[in-house]
Amino acid sequence: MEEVKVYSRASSIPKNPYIGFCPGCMHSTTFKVIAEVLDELGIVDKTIECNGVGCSGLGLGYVYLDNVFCAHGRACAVATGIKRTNPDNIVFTYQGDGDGGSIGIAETIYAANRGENITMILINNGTYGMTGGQMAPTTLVGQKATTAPWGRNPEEHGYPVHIAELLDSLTAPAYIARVAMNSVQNVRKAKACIKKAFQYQMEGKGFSYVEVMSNCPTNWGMSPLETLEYMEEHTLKEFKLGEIRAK
Ligand SMILES: Cc1ncc(C[n+]2csc(CCOP(=O)(O)OP(=O)(O)O)c2C)c(N)n1
Ligand code: SF4
Repeated sequence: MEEVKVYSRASSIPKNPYIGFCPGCMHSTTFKVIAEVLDELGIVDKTIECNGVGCSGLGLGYVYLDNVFCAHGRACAVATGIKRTNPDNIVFTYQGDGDGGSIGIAETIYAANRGENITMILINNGTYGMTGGQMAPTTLVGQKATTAPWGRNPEEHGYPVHIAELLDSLTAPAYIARVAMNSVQNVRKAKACIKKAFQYQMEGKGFSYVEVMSNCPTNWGMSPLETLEYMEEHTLKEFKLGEIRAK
């Protein structure tokens, strides 16, 4: 009988990653999906990852790729330089919402506005995970954070920032999608969009962006399963999923 390969670990994920995310954190699922996509597209050896600072940066020890650990918020600027000088490489950023949507929002918007031929993966977990759960640009109204112990109050803190829609106001970006890691079905859809984003870059179409709705059991103060329910009941009502632009 013909042997069929059903499942194996992606080639860029080591057997014993030297860094671990908290149990139930969907950063790890997102990295797993990215690693699978790079294998399927056959581009592992020419891909360069520009990591943001934060738990997103922990990916350095979780997926073994050529990479640069960028100063907080500056990954899109670093990726711009790398891609322009190495156009044959595939360059992507992996950033948190604090990194790419707050301190680095200028770098994000202007890389997108220039239509740089890079891929940006932004993890929207509604919090500054690594530094202890401060309010992020994406924290929901009423959602608690260490810097908003009574919950986000629009009068004081403004409203959640929809980064994908902000980028959709620009002319240049080629691909913009928002996906989620809260169910098997959504993880499959997320993988398809992440693959498409890399394909856009391979075809030279310009800036591709995937916002990944994720969780943070540690700072949300919930079990991993409770975070997935919270996402379904609250987060995904504010941040709508789907392909927003596919030129
Ligand atoms: C210029 C600068 N400011 C602040 C920090 C501190 N800092 C490190 S990680 C982090 C939060 C990261 O949050 P986010 O980007 O949402 O990623 P997550 O940890 O949730 O994945 C901050 C503020 C820093 N390293 N550099
Ligand atoms: S602190 Fe939050 S975002 Fe960071 S690894 Fe733990 S669960 Fe994930």
